Amino acid sequence: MAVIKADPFDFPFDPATLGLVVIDMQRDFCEPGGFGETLGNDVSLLRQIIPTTARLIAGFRAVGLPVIHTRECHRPDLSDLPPAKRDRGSPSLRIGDPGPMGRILIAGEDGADIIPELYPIDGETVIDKPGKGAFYGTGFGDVLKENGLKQLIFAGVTTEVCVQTTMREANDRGYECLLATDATESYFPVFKQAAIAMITAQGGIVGWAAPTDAVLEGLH
Ligand code: TIU
Repeated sequence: MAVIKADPFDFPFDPATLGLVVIDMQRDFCEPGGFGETLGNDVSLLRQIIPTTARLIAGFRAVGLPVIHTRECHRPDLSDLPPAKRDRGSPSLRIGDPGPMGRILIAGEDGADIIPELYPIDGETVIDKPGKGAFYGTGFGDVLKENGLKQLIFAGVTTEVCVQTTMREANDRGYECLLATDATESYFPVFKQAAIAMITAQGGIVGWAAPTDAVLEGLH
């Protein structure tokens, strides 16, 4: 067993069953003119984790462990978009409306794609998901099983929305989950800190947390 030094205590793992899940590092969340900005957010906040996340991904690739990417997006005909999601609030553009990076949060449009800095390489799985969690309406659970994964390292955006939702879903399905604290970000720094605290409190009620350096140290 290898070990990652983590909170609330060390994370022992079998490298044969460990994978990295990078949540929704899409232009729609990280670049101006996309979904994140339509909701009123300052998207530049998310860009500060790009170098760290790139290092984390490179570390997994270097030792041959799987990297799985997700993208929150909807079918062009909006058949997987609940009206309750499209109609919520007063965004400057709604999901499916045309924006500067194509239709907002729609599969196949430039905005829905992963940012170039963290682009998947051949052989890496990309899961398109209609919800905040990666299991709902996708083949994510099957991909984890096919890869023989039991323990998951999480990165991506945003910490308290899609990352935390997916970690909770994975935890309930029996996966041991660790959040890379400097490879995840929120539009609300206080929410990021609260999410990390919620995950690790009560003896790791949802999972573990550790900085990228500690994860990479554990991989070697
Ligand atoms: N708005 C926000 O914080 N997040 C999302 O809508 N999706 C993800 O977290 N990917």
